[in-house]
Amino acid sequence: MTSAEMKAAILHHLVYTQGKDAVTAKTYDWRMALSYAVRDKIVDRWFEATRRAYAEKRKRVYYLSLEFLIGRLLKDAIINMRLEESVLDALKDLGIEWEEIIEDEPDAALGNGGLGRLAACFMESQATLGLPAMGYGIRYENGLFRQRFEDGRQVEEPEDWLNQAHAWEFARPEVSIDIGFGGHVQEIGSRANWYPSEVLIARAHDTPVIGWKGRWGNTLRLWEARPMHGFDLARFNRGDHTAAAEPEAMARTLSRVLYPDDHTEQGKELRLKQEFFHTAASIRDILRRFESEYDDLRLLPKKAAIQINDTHPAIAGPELVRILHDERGIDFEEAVGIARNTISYTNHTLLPEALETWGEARMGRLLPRHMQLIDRIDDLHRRETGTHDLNAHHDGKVHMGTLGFIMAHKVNGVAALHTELMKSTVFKDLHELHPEKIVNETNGVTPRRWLLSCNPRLSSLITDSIGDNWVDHAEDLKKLEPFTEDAGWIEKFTAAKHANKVDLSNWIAETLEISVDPDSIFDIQVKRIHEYKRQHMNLLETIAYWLEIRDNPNAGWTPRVKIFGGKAFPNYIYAKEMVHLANDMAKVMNSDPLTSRFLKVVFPPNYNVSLAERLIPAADLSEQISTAGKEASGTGNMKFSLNGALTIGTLDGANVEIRELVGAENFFLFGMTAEEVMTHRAEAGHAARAIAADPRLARALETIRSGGFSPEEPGRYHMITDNLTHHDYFMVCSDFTDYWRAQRDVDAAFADKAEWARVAALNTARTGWFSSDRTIRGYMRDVWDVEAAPLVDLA
Ligand code: DL6
Repeated sequence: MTSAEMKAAILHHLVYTQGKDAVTAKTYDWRMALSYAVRDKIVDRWFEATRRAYAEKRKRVYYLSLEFLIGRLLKDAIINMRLEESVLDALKDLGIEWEEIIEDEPDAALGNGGLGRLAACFMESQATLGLPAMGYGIRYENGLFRQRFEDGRQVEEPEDWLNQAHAWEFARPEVSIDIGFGGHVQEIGSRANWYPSEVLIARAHDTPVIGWKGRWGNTLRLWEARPMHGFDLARFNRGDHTAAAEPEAMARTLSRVLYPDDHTEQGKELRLKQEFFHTAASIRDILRRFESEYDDLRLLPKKAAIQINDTHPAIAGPELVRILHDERGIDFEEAVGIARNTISYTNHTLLPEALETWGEARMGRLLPRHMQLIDRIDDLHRRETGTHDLNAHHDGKVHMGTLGFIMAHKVNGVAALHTELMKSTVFKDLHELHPEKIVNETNGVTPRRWLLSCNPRLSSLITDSIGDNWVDHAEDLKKLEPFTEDAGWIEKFTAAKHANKVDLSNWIAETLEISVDPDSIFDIQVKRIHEYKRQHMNLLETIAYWLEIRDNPNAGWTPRVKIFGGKAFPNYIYAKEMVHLANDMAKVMNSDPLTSRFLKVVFPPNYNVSLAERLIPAADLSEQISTAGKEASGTGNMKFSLNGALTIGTLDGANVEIRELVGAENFFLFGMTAEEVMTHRAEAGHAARAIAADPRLARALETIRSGGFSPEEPGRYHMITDNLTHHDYFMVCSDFTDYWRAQRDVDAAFADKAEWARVAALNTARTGWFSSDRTIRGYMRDVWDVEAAPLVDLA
């Protein structure tokens, strides 16, 4: 597309779609007009791909996920369609600032963290590889909350990303599916009729997902909840205006927020309803498409692969069996076989509290037929395996991890260590019965967004050095290795990183009014706030460092900027206290005349995909410091390495594989292994002993305890200090001393600028393996048994 054509397309949409002229148009209007112009180009490729998938009778992959953390879409689309030049020229001609347009787009906050972002990376990689696939999620009106700080405390606000028109989606009112809840079941022999007492409508909204060079396009289909009977005019006319609008309000509740607080009974109910709503609508849609092409349901596993992203859609097994058996008349055991061969399940956590369970009473009330089928599935599994105590339904609950396992032909972990731990801990018994089921598919990230788009300086250097094949063959980054021995090239690499740090420093100054020195170590920990991720260990180390600088301000300290980002779950009080502490520390430390030259603490609010894209390219040090055995994989760790940051980390999740790839000598390792953690945890008094043995740790804890960061309320952080002193399940104290040692190794290493840069560049060169293209190829081979379509370049 030429620049003139692009300009004409933008102006066309400005007038005829947006209804504005160039004189009255605001940034929003220009952004929408540009989005529509780009979208037009995508639609052609998207249709072509869809038509080919049908014409070639290809097997499709269906990715069911409650989260798709897609972030902004415009820049991604422009880059994947190779339209940067024409767009930049056209905008310039129109006198419109590119940055302003890009920044105007709201982040689609349809996810919480790594799990949701992984789903988004997978969608992009599937499209890049030419794999016919469809993502199914919920179109949350408010998504995950927006985080703001008030006196350092996290305050949650509704995310209103849909307040404006959403340029990328197509509403599909014709795809409206009835979803039932509750009611009663009438059994007829082995089969049954289910008569729900409540019915909602799932309405589809489609967003095209375009792959690299626009060679293939897939669909992300998000469900919106609507009432069966909308507005009650009779009630309205009787003057009962609120009640008249009630059905609509109730239905909307279902697709309003991601992860409603499930500490109340109503919250639990809403969550289970969301999960069933999402899964049932998706399964219906999959079967509708399948039945439009084939008339033998026994072919389903050959033509469709359904991936359950964590346990949230694990009701897919019973729901598919229900339709096959009750509605289509297939024998129960055969229906279970078909469902199993179609479904596979990804486990994303070993944390017991994150493995979902649903009380049998609730499940029985909301999904009475499913409850019966779960018992029959258990019964069949017992007969098949000769066991009697490995049920999904036991102790008054339905265990969704077990159900997911039993109803899948493959169950995968998301990093090598995590997969091994699945086999030896949570799924030990099931693994012994089904040793072929568990496979490993280490996570990945799309290099299009997480290098090419977010780090243009480094990407240009890479492309100038080895060509651009790396963009969809990230293993090519290996070719950079010889360059890392070339001092001239390392200077260019350093210049790119430095410029990224300057950009970030300017942004921090403008938005947070904190001045940071770009020559400091940019030390970044961004992720959900959780005790197992141990942001508080990082905070303790920060305090200990600060105290040492104060003791001896002229000792030649290595300047650091400690950057934190992440949201705490609204009802996770401990995590919220960690956020508050970080902000209180920032207030004290950033204004300390003795130390602020050497140490700054920065915590930008509302960490999201766009903020990640800003922070990661500017990082020197990536903090991956979870208690070993707790982080299933991590994907932030991969993004940092790919962008030339060094990692300080434990042997946890994908850190293990990062360290193997970049070389042990290029990784700041510390802390206990997963096995050591388990042994050490069993030793009573481990925390007190660790504190007694490390005066720095004791002093840091005492500084918090005595109100060093909250003089107006000295006891403010007693929850954290008491827990760390007496309990410390996540072994913060026991790992602290080694963490401090590793941090001082970082200081020493950073002093040799050229060597640091060489190792940073090696990180980029050696982590192409973490491309999500590699991960998707792994699923295609080991889990989905599917082939991609041969790709054709854009004309
Ligand atoms: O697999 C994606 C992502 C991993 O990288 C993280 O390590 C893992 O914590 C996350 N899992 C979840 C599920 N619940 N919890 N906790 O978000 O998945």
